Amino acid sequence: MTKSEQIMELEHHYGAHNYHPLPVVLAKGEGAFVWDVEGKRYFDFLSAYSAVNQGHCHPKIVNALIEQAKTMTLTSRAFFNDCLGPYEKFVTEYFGFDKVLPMNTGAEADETALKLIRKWAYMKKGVAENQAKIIVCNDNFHGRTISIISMSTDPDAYTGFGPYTPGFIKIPYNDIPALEKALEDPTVAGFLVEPIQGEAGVYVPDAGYLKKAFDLCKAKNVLFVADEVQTGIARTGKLLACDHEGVHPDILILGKALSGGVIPVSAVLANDEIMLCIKPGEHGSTFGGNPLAAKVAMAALQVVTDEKLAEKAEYLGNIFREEIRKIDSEMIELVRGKGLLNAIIIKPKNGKEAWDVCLKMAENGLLAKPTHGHIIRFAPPLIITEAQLREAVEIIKKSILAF
Ligand code: IF1
Repeated sequence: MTKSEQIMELEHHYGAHNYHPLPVVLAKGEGAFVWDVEGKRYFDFLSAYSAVNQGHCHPKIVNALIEQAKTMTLTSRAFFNDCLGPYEKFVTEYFGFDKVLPMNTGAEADETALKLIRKWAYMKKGVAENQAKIIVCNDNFHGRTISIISMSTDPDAYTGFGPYTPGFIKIPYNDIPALEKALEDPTVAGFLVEPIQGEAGVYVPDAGYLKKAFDLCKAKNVLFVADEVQTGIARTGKLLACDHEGVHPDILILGKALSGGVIPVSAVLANDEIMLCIKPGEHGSTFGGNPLAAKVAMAALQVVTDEKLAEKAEYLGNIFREEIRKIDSEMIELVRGKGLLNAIIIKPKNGKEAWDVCLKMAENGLLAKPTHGHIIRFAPPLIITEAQLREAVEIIKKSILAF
């Protein structure tokens, strides 16, 4: 057995079987590259589902982690720590909100937003107790907790995990009339939406959808809540995907790249009118707002600014889609995306599917992962250079043309 095979066998034997990874065992990462235990180098075109936007092991982010780790790692929120306040000032000014509520994972931040919406419904909107509803979209992905899977329309995500949390109205994505109709219910308090649906297959809504949805919500005194866990932090060519339409959400949910993929850091941002609905003792987390997270997140956001990652994503994304569209293969049905969040819809050929294309790309030195069987997501770290991107495109081309 190779070293890789031995390690995969360990995971299979001792780990829960809740994933089906590509058969690659990674041991090292730097910038846009990762290396497996046998020393083979790959372009990383998943970026840990867009957590590693700043590139693997960015020295400025890792140094922030190391320096703070030597000083103090965790106090809990029972006491103040000297990193949280400065981080809260930094992150709220960075994104333009009054306040932030720090959590760890994306799912926790989404849960926090759900609680905030409900609390606001009762305290400010005047919805009768336990009646608040939240509109969500079909094919959404917001995480794995019980309440979040209660919003899901993906049978893999929810089947066998009931009973489910009530209070959600599911409507088609990118469907303004459906939203208008759902908003007629006066108990609706919030509309939770991904500006681009990631897990659904990088589904980009029509231009103007987010702005219209936002305006409709405002007209009905309903909170517009953006889950930018995957789309945020420069991935789509703007700091936030909502920025493409000039929409400033009432509640903004961030995770993943907020730490550059170094440690779990998530956040919910809102203005006082909403955020102050939650009082001491009503929400929190042991690790949320810890000193390491605060220092790491500040460094991670500073890198996004200093290295102009949003502008880079916009520029390189255009090149990526243009070059992929030039590939002459029946297997490429469609290329879509924004910035460096892109997908190729694969039409199977001679029984070969997206999974086989991914295996071939891995063999040729590029890692990406299929979603829903026939879609491959391409999301390299945003620090990738133009020359590297063009080299990667050649690998994708060669791999697809191999079939
Ligand atoms: C997995 C996808 C990406 C997210 C949005 C919240 C969360 C996520 C918009 C929860 C998480 C993940 C988790 C990962 C797969 C993944 C994913 F394929 F499902 F769609 F990114 F592309 N909101 N997305 O995309 O964040 O609690 O995981 O920190 O393995 O489940 P988390």
